[in-house]
Amino acid sequence: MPEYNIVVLGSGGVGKSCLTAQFVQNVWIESYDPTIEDSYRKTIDVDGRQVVLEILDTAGTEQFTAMRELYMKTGQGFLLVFSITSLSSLAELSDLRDQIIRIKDDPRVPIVLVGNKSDLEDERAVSRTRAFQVSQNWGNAPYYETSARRRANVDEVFRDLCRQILRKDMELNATRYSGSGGPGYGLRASGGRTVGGANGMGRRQKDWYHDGYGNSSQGLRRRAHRKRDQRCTIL
Ligand SMILES: Nc1nc2c(ncn2[C@@H]2O[C@H](COP(=O)(O)OP(=O)(O)OP(=O)(O)O)[C@@H](O)[C@H]2O)c(=O)[nH]1
Ligand SMILES: [Mg+2]
Repeated sequence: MPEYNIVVLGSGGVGKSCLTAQFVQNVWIESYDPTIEDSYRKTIDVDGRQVVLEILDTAGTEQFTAMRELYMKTGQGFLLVFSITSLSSLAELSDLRDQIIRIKDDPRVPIVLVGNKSDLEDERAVSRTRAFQVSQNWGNAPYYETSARRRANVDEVFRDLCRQILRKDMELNATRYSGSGGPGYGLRASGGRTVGGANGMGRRQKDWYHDGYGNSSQGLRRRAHRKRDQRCTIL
């Protein structure tokens, strides 16, 4: 079964974790607990093909973005999420997209632009037209509006991204088998431990990257959790 690495990116509080939780576990989370980094695994059916998705839910908060370059390298598809209630959260995505393209060295890297919190129409600060224009400027990336709260369009964004990755994978294989070469990904997911969940679903502690200096995604999580625990100690 093919296994693909998906990274969920965007500013703090736009709803990345809620979207991921709805997709993977069908749950709605009302409270806000800023993410350090979490990874999940889910098997889905895309047009009759079984695909395993390794999903990395990243930190919007700057303080935890040290490993960004490394997970961008490992990622094969990217959900770029903003909140329709915040114009700056859309503006901040352009830098992230530039960084992805630079690191992947590929202007056609699979991306979906996601305007979340569509249930908060009264608080809308980003028009559909504006967001759509941005997606057009990004080489016609698909644009969806989602609501993690109502579970609207949640499966669709992951499925669309997965289709893009599959298409790319097939193109790559076709090039490879036609004898003209082409780079292999060589970035298969490795190892990992599922925490809870069943049937290929659930939260997972996978090592997404090592930077060659002894830093790894699991190490980062451990250190950050320690830091957070320390911060929460009341003396
Ligand atoms: N109304 C509404 N609220 C949402 C939606 N998605 C998320 N929220 C709320 O927004 C807050 C932040 O959601 P998170 O999913 O934790 O945001 P995040 O992008 O993961 O934030 P970081 O981990 O800090 O980067 C929470 O209180 C959620 O309940 C949505 O679709 N509609
Ligand atoms: Mg989060």
